[in-house]
Amino acid sequence: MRSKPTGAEWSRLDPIGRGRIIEAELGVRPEFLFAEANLERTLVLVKPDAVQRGLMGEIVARLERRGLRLVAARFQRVDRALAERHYAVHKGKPFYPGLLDYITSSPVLAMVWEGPNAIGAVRQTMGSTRPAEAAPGSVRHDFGLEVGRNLTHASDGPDTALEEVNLWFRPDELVDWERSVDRWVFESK
Ligand code: RTP
Ligand code: MG
Repeated sequence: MRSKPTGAEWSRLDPIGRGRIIEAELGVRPEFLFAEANLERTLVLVKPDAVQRGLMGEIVARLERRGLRLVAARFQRVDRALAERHYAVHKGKPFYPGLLDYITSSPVLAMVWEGPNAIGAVRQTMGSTRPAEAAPGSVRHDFGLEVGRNLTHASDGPDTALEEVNLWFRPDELVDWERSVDRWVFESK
């Protein structure tokens, strides 16, 4: 029986791969470990406007309060090459040049957060892409007005989450840890 993968290995595995390891390790099918099988990691960026406006702490606090667990964080400049890779899917769209200028204009706080269904949960905390359409109580509603100054980025699905975590962080930067409160937030603990 193989040992549980480290944080870096774990993040590289798709959910089915994780499920197989759970099955091999514990002898139970992953669907019987619902929350554990749905443990996801997602990339979050506090974008330049939010950094300039002093909202890093507010955004981190909201994710912490939600119960999500921090896996990695780095405050950094974004060069053109990284911006182009991160936003490759938007190349050719009218807003693409402005988007590259925006994301490279000032440092960002790049983070990985983890938890059951974290990808959808984080996008819900951030709110709709257009702040004017974002739900009251979401970050983009509470602090934003315009789509080109919408404060945060969050991965939009399992494939992009995996790609983006690997684009922004080296495997040894991903911290695999447990909190004593986990069993009060994650049902499977
Ligand atoms: P993000 O990738 O930043 O988390 O945002 P998202 O999924 O909610 O939105 P997406 O469609 O991926 O767009 C990426 C970012 O491009 C800017 N944008 N501008 N002017 C426009 O019509 C427009 N559309 C998108 C936003 O900064 C958006 O977050
Ligand atoms: Mg997106």
